[in-house]
Amino acid sequence: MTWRASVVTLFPEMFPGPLGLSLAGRALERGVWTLGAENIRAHATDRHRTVDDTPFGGGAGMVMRPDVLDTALGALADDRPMLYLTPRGRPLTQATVRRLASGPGVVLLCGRYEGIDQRVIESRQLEEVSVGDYVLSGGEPAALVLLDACVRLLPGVMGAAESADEESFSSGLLEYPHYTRPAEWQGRSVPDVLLSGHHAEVAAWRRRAAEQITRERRPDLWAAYLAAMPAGAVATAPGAP
Ligand code: 9WO
Repeated sequence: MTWRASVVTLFPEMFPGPLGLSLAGRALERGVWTLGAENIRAHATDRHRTVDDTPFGGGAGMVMRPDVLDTALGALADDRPMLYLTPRGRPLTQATVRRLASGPGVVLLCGRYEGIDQRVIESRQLEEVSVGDYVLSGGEPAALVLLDACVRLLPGVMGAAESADEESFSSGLLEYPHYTRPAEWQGRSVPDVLLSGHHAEVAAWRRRAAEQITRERRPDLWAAYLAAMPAGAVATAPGAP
């Protein structure tokens, strides 16, 4: 019923952060979802509360200890998938977001330093997920991204109008251009068809515009779209500019 998120981190103060505001924040207050931030350091066992150590084989930096991480994760283990946010992970897609949002929730492990001991990934069968091809100073901002994407899909978080929009992204296209008043601004006018009130023509224009922008900017998404669509359903001609 209630979607449960737990974040395992050395910086629990980073949560809920931006997710305490706006749509996600209101849903949190209403109990649509819960968020717990588990401090990894609370599971350290030595006098100095050590969570990291030097890498075997040498090299710069520190690696997070498997024993401390395993204890932290064990305190949260239930029916939820456990994910590790890392640039090495499988790229996060809307399909993955839909799968996670439709389950009981997530346990998210955020690394720091040079990363975590490989053995805890294997023993806890962590699903490794990336939110983009860049290196952060830790997994926490990536966890916020993943949670934002999931929470907006939970039943009752968004209005009916916005929920229908999600259907349009599931078509695999980028968004069409948006316009609002004034109809002319700095010498730039709004495409006539959008002022026409012809709903079918507006829908056709938007579909065509979404296809063009996808084709130009994201050849990877465009190829997947063409492969998934019956040829007749594509508004853009195969060789169109
Ligand atoms: C550090 C580093 C230093 C030299 C060469 C390569 C390197 N990679 C890393 C690295 O991946 N550090 C990580 C920092 C360790 C785990 C947490 N950190 C992290 C997660 N950075 N970026 C992410 C992340 C997570 C999800 N999607 C995109 C980025």
